[in-house]
Amino acid sequence: MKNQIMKITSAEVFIGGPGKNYVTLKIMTDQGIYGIGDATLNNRETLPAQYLQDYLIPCLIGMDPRNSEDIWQYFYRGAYFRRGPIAMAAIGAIDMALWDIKGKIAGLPVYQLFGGKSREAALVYAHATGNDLDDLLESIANYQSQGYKAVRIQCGIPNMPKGGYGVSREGEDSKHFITDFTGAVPKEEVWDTEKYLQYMPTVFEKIRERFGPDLKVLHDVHHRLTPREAAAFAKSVEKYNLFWLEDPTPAEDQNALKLIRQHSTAPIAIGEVFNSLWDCKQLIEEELIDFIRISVTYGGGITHVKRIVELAAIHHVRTGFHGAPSHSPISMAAQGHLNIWAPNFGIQEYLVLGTPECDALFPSKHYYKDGMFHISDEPGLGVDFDEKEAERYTYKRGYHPVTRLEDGTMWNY
Ligand code: KDG
Ligand code: MG
Repeated sequence: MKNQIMKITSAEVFIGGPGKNYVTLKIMTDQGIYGIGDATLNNRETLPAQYLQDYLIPCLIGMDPRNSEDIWQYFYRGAYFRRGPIAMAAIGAIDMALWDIKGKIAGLPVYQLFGGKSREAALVYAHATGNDLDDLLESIANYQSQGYKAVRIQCGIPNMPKGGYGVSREGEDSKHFITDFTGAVPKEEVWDTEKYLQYMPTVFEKIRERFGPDLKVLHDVHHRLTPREAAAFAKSVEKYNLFWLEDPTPAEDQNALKLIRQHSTAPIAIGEVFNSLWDCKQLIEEELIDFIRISVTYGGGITHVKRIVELAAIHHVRTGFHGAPSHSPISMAAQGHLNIWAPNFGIQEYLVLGTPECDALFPSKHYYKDGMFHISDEPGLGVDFDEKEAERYTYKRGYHPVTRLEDGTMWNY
């Protein structure tokens, strides 16, 4: 394009972080302003980094960073082989960095560029987890004492020896990152649908008995059920008034949600493995879900996810962006800006990243208080990246576990 008065001069990718391989993109301009973005594709981190380095960054140099829409279209439409989590995480990081730059040029926090605040702060949920019920109840009480009004609950299932999803095994502290760095190949977990279906409703019952009706209770099935099982399960837990039931069935079969809807009014959340509007469209337009979980990282950045949020708004679908700690504080900030603005905001998944090491790598004035996430009024995304700190970390390969049924059959993780 002609008449450019601002140019991208360079861009660099960094991989690493405290306990996690964050993939951070930094875009420099000829005006001294820079922007940062997150391309962390959990446990496949080198791939978006390579995609950026080999294919996208060479094209970025010389472009006007203010044209974030055209740059998004250039990388999306311009690629013959579109979509997929690797490409979308790479485009997403560029897009976040360009919004960061745009906000810094304007001297405004990014949410002001969307239309300002719809709320003062965003409701978040924490992950309460227990190897058994007592453990879980203690974990919930602990989050409540920190002010959380919403918790996602995952519980070990009796006689399921290697734990369900989101439950760490005895002596392991893997529940937060879901990444195992110790083996040459993934660890294996065992899953038993029957045991899960029998036990899980009793857990909800005990939670309601102990904590009453007001606690917002979420639960993640993590793609483990068939459509019929999921429909029966959703129906059986209706009386516990869950805030949501997440990923009841494998996310690629969108028709599965129809059966669930026909049998239950339990609110359904889905989409953390989606990477474009095209994955969300049917579920939103047919009003088969209540919350959309796509993240700004895997979903191609702010530009594309904002489009999804706007489509969702006219179909009564609220946001519930994925916020597992695999996302760095950069994408959490990008989602924070969308959350403050979105008329159809629902809730934000939030795991405390705020270790001193993480704060030193990604300094920011955004903060958690009393169950809510507050966005600062710093220009841009309001989070920085300390390159000196980044020198402390290098890439280390890690895996999600894999899941098998008791007879050895592979199952959905
Ligand atoms: O990388 C996968 C994790 O982010 C995912 O398993 C976490 O399901 C998850 C959640 O809801 O946070
Ligand atoms: Mg999930």
